[in-house]
Amino acid sequence: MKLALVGISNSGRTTLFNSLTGRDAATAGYSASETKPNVAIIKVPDRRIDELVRIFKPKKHTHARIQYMDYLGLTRGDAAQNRKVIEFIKDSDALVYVLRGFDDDSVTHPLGGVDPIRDFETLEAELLIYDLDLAEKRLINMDESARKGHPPRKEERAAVLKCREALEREMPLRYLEFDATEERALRHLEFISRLPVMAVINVDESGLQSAKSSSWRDTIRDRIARFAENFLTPIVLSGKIEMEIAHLPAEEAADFLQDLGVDVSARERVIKESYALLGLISFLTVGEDEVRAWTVRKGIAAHAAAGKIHTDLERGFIRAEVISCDDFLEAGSLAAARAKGLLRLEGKTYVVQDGDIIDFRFSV
Ligand SMILES: Nc1nc2c(ncn2[C@@H]2O[C@H](COP(=O)(O)OP(=O)(O)OP(=O)(O)O)[C@@H](O)[C@H]2O)c(=O)[nH]1
Ligand SMILES: [Mg+2]
Repeated sequence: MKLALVGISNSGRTTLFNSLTGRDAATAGYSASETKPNVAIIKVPDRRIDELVRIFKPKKHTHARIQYMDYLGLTRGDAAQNRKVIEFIKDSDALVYVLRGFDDDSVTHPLGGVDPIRDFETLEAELLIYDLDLAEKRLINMDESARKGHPPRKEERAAVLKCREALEREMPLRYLEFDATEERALRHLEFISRLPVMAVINVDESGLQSAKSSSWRDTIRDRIARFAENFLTPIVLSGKIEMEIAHLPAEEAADFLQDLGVDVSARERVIKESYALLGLISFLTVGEDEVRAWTVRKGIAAHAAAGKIHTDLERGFIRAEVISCDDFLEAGSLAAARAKGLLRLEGKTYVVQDGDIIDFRFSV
């Protein structure tokens, strides 16, 4: 699963990319015209895994992974560059908007002064313009086919009209609900505003706790709330500080965070929320050989989750022995958990929860 960092030029995307991935990609200060995409796969930080490793001392352990991508900036109205950027980010499963909230006269802002709300609206508008164009072209195309005696499927026409109507109201398609028929009809169209989005406001150290930053965050939250009930609140962070932290040894990083008065780095928050944004959860398997996080879609049934590990487990599924990681850690060992009756036996249709430790029973 991939997330693309999207923003106006000089918003700090590459700086954030470096802090998320621990990489050292050149930022604009060093190379103004970088055109090569930055791509990296990273481990999703998970304290549960760390705890389980301490208890089981397994030969190996495996974290969930996600991928981040960073490319050129979106512009206001430069259709050619935006097309290039959108073609690139289309390949991702979700977007992280990077909004510039830091002042620095030596770093030009392509839209004038610092204004993350305007930048947020600009990014949304550019996606809407792209999608509206896609919808119009598809409708024209369908009309032409109809004239030539190949009428389009009614379902697709209706679904595209529904999209156009929303786009004309400036509503990103990610906030529109589609039924299964509409989903199927739209699948081949790749509307960019359908991708889930979370926003990050990139500020200086002085902006981390400032009233101005909070007000930016609240305004953007209100703008999104016009369309949606469930969404992630924008995160205020400093990409520059996070990048420094990412390059420190773990212990020094912890001290640094403590000095800043936070217990979880913004990096960790962004990665965790990215995972949620993608609609993903982890279930865990434990043992002396391996402690491992498995990535599955939220809402998956035990039966299908078993299939993630091996098709034999899905085919020969008998039942799942399940305990939440929190309950397990409180009990301290599987034997203690069993004695307390905390291990549950669940059937095929059990809906897997984030952090479930699962032992699948199967026969082949
Ligand atoms: N003062 C300050 N400068 C920052 C901050 N974040 C990034 N910068 C600087 O802003 C410039 C642009 O940062 P990048 O991370 O390259 O921004 P970008 O969005 O990737 O830029 P392009 O890829 O050129 O569109 C660099 O010189 C960074 O060092 C910050 O929080 N404070
Ligand atoms: Mg960059």
